[in-house]
Amino acid sequence: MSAATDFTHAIVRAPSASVTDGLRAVDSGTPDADRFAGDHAAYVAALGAAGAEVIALPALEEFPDSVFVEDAALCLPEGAVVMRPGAPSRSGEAAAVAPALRKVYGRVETVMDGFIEGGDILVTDREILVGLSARTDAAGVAALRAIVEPWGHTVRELATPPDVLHFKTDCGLLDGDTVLATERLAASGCFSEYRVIPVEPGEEPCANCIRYNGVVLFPAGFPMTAARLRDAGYDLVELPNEQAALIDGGMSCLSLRFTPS
Ligand code: CIR
Repeated sequence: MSAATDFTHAIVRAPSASVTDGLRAVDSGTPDADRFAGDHAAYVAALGAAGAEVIALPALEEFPDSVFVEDAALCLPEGAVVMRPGAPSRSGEAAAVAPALRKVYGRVETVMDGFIEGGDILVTDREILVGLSARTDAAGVAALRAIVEPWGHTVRELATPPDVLHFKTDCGLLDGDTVLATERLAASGCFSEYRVIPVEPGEEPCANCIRYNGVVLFPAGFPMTAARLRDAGYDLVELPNEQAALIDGGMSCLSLRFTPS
């Protein structure tokens, strides 16, 4: 059992019609809202099949990126932390997710200083890694540390590679001690204490995968890395991600995964 990969619940938020206005670093096309909804339904079904009781929150038209609910909160065994997103258009998403967290958690705290988004946070069995990025600053990391260190967690501040949106854009936890990581992130040495399975060069967008209980939810279309993971013994569920990828989203961004306390 690993508190970093074994869960009972997940929170998702339905994509809004306004998802077509989602933020993107490079414009490679606008997502199709209907196809996005179909992909999202498959993702939710996969979480359910993996054993999740899925709490589905309604779409928020005023927040085009709110389907990426991971960025608004951090869920830990001891409690939940409401984030402080660094993207101005996303700042209101944090308050919007708080009521759902209060229904399932006895303890919900809120980051009040700096900026921090859930996509920059990787929780493993031994520590919480937080990557500084265009969305997460040192003051936000310090505010998170002040909340979670009294809960017994260690926070390690790291750098996210230049021009990479979030720390977890380039990595995903496969089990309590193993990460899938791009070469550009692993080269920083940040995973020197972990077993690292490298993403096949050229398949970097698949690094953002998630382990939920017995399976790894993995974006379809990255066969070399998928084969590498299967060879290593992981049970992959491949899911369509083309629409979310157009606005820089992946497997982790679409849910909060947790066991309520
Ligand atoms: C954004 O730029 O904020 C969204 N379009 C994508 C957020 C992806 N979230 C994540 O990686 N945790």
